[in-house]
Amino acid sequence: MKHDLQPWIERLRSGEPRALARAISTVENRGPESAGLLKALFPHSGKARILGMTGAPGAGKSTLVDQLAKLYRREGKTLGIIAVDPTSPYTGGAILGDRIRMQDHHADPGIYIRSMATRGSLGGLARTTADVATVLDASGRDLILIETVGVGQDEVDIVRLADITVVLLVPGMGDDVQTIKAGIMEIADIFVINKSDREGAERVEREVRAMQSLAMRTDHWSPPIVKAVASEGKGIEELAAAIASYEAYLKKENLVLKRNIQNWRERLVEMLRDAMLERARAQLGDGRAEQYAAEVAQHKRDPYTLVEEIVRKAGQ
Ligand SMILES: Nc1nc2c(ncn2[C@@H]2O[C@H](COP(=O)(O)OP(=O)(O)OP(=O)(O)O)[C@@H](O)[C@H]2O)c(=O)[nH]1
Ligand SMILES: [Mg+2]
Repeated sequence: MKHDLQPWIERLRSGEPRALARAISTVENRGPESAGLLKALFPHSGKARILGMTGAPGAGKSTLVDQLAKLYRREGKTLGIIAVDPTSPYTGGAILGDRIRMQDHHADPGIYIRSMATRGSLGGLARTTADVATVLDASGRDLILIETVGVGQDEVDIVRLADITVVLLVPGMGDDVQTIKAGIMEIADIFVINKSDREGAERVEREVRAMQSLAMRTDHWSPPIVKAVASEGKGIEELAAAIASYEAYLKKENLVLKRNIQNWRERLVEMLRDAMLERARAQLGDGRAEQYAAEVAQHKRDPYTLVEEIVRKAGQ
């Protein structure tokens, strides 16, 4: 098995876009080769910096990612971009917009862009995104940018896998700071107030500062606030500088590994849960689930012993 995968992995690692695309699809769909592929790729991963970008719908995340990507390309860095669309995959304007805007880069093999819409898929969105990031990482990308709409737990889980998390806020949307989920606010390493060409950017900044004065981070980093007008390319260099200074801080304080250990503690439990559940489910095939349910419903069996039995068999 490993044997067969080798030429594919070599092509992928030499940066061939088609080999990369196929690997990502395999992992996304949890195809039969998925586990073998990830096992073989994992040792080659761990070098890329992962940057999560989140914020309310329409905050300008794609525009900002696009601008950042341009800047990093000028520095000669290679990128992988994952746009996670949590709701409607190919019907909404967002992804279409991404496609059009990002066409600029299409001729550039130094940028690989993937839109993902895998909600409800096996293994969950966060896990799939993490695995896709591993593939991109192993393919030798310097930087992986993940865009998510900051609305739910999945997004919190996704951005948690990033080394650096950027939260976008925009003025003029009422109580911006309050409308973004508290969980997202807490994980911001850097705030960007985008659309600063609009009225109210100062107010948002004051709100963020007020909130920051209440919460002390365990790593003692104080998240900077960058004002930007992504559509005009303003504030991008400042953002890149803020990212670089947080990166330097992570390195100095040895935080990358710490954060990764924390992430893996959760990811391992999740992977175990998936694997165990899959094995347990195998015990319930061939109509056995219905049969057990009927037996329990008719009080012919107690569910507690039954579950113990299933777990024991699944573990064999
Ligand atoms: N005025 C203004 N408009 C902006 C700015 N940045 C982005 N926009 C516009 O805002 C709209 C949404 O931008 P996107 O980059 O698609 O926002 P997004 O956060 O990726 O949106 P979703 O992926 O749908 O959540 C587009 O029309 C952009 O041109 C900005 O700084 N100022
Ligand atoms: Mg977008």
